Order: sequence, then structure tokens, then C-alpha cells
Amino acid sequence: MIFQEKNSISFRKFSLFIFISILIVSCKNSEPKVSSAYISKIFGYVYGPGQHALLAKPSDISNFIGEPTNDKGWLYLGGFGGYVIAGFDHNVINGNGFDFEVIALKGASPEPGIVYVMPDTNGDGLPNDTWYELKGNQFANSKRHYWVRYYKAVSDSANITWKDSESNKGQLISGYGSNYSSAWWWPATTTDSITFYGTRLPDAYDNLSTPATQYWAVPADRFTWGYAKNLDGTDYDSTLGANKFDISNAVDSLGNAVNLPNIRFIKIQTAVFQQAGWLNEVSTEVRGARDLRE
Ligand SMILES: [Ca+2]
Ligand SMILES: [Ca+2]
Ligand SMILES: [Ca+2]
Repeated sequence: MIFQEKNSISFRKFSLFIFISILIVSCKNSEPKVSSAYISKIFGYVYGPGQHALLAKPSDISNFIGEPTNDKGWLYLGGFGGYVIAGFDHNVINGNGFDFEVIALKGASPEPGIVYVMPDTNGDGLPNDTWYELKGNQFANSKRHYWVRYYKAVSDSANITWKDSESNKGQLISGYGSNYSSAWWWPATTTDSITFYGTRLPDAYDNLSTPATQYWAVPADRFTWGYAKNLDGTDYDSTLGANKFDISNAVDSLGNAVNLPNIRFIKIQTAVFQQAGWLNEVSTEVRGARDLRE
């Protein structure tokens, strides 16, 4: 009898152990699985007219997914307005200080892109909620709610023309990299015009040319924090060629600060609209983003 009772108690203990074990395992399985600190998916990529139009392939989006290993190339965003929309496979938490970084073309002079963030508010895993701009040091000097409409060149020997939301008109000046800027129209853009909406930063380059020599330079104090592909930033990690971002710098469409506990998606957009002489357009090149806490 005593022996049986002992056995019975042991069996009950064993059953309880199994039950708790199953409970722990099933609880663990129900947590969202974090597979990567890096970008896991691209939701959109459009190249803005610029000199790398024939190099920039739609399939280059793979260069922005995962770890930026040496065998990977770049994702060319092109001239003003070109962008990529990407997502992590988990929420990036807004903790103290920097939260994520955007990896760019290492060592190149600043060609700043603005970073926008979006929480997955409706929880469907898609970037169909609200974008918030992350402000940087030129926030007060930027044009928000700006757009540029580019028009495909009417012939191979013509230029791409444009107009903007301030009724300015102009042309992408031919010469560098090709005789005519018609070659800067992205083949994947099948329409005859394309409009890019976004915030425009001040010009990056100052024209310091003399009659004898053309010389353009980006003053070191122009872009000091808050932009992608910016080696002048105090947020720059020179080892990786990355700029670090704090979700606490998010602002809404009116420019007011918003408190976002986390984000799921990012959009990086070329934010300077300038042709700097022979240097040509100021175009952001990127190659991934990483959650700094994973
Ligand atoms: Ca933060
Ligand atoms: Ca969503
Ligand atoms: Ca560039």
C-alpha cells in the first residue's frame, strides 16, 4: 500500500513535470520568432532618375536583405525621391539612444537619404500604416511635402526634364556618364513621367569652382546627424559604413514629435535634389539595416 502510494505520488510528480514542460515549450513556440537582426523583406524599390539607371536592377533588392557580406553589391536609390521600403521580421524597440543602423557605401562623401519609420499598427505584417520621418540636423531647413515630377526624354538625344511642387522647372544636365540624360531613366519605369514625394534637404555641395578649376565640396557641418550615407555624421560607424538612428527622432506629418515604442518598417529616400557639376546627382546607395539590440 505504502509502496503503491509512493509510486502514485512519483507518477503524479512526473505527470506534472511533463505538463509544465509542454506548457513551457508551447509558450516559447507562440512567441514571435526573431530570425534576423537585419532586414528580412523588401516591399518597394524605385530608382530615381540618375547616372546609375542602367546598373540599378530591380533584383538588387537582395543587396538590402540580410547581412551585408562582401559578395553583395549596392542598392542604388538614384536621384531625388528614389527609395526603398523594407521590413524587419520583428519589432525594433525604441530603447535608450540609437535603435538601428543603416549601412551604406563606405567612405564615400555624404549623399544623404532621409529615413522614415512605420510601426505595424494594424499587425498585418505589411507597411500599410503611417510613415514618420526621422528628423536630422537639417530638419528646420528642409522642404517637407515636396515633390518632383520627372519626364522621360522625348528621344535618346534629349534630356530628362522636371518640374517641382514650387513650380520650378529644369533639366537633368547631360554629360557625365552619358551624352544625354535620357540614359538616366530607369528601364523599370515604364511610364513617361514619374513623381516622387518626400522631404527635400538643402543642397549637399557648395560650388567652390574657379574659372580654371571645377571644385565642389560638402561642408563638414552641413549634415551632422540623422541621415543615411553620411560619413560626416556623429552617428557614423566608420567600421561598417553605417549611420545610427534613434526612433525618438520621429515626427508626424505636421513636424511634431511622436512617441513610437517600436517600429517594423523603414523607408530610405534620396533627399537632396542637386546636380553638383561633374559629380552629377546626389544619390544615396545603401546595403542593409540592422537592429542594434539583436
Ligand atoms: Ca531610441
Ligand atoms: Ca500593417
Ligand atoms: Ca551616389
